[in-house]
Amino acid sequence: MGFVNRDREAGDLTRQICNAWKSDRTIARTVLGERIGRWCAMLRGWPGARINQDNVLWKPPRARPVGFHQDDGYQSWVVPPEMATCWIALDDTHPEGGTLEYARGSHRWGLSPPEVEFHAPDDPMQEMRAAAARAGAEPEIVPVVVPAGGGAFHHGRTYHGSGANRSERHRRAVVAHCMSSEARFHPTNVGYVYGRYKRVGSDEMDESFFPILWREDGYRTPFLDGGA
Ligand SMILES: O=C(O)CCC(=O)C(=O)O
Repeated sequence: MGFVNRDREAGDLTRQICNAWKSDRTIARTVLGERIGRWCAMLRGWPGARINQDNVLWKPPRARPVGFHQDDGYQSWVVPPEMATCWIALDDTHPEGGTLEYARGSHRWGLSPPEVEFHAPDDPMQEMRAAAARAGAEPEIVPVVVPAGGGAFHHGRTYHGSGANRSERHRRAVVAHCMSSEARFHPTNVGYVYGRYKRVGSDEMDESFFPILWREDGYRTPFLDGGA
């Protein structure tokens, strides 16, 4: 018996897998890299970094935009509710090919709750423009144009998204979203997805699910390098 999930099968949407590291060693080797953790921690001033989630994204030709958003806006289940992200292109990227785009300096505009659809909103920049107006800023959009294997790091408050893929090329990317090595579950704000990993009566994050990639004291979750 089979069925078609029209939202998932629609040819004009970006396909997304979350936490592919759990089922693919190549993805795991990439997103759980020590250097990604170190640089994310340095970017946010954390004593270390652990994985929050990864994404594998595939935007085929003619796929619609991804709405501009702040990653920190989705972190109310984490204390501190902060992210830093490493986005890695798997194909050469081009401004017309739906590559990642940043609103320059937008990490200084404050944090706003997410409102617009992530996948294929009618106006992918609506939320970002409203935040810019509140901050008295003029949005400047910077496309991430890199060869395959290149990428960029962004602060969890940086507004980012990607336009429609107006080219005939596929645009694929793998993304490591990190949080502080000190992160704990919010005691009462238990998220729908990640609440499944929270033990009753504890706010501790288990390294089996949120391994530590790098810490300034030299610690790294042992199983990442083959330890127990
Ligand atoms: O690759 C994209 O189109 C969006 C990626 C994104 O939202 C992210 O890396 O946080």
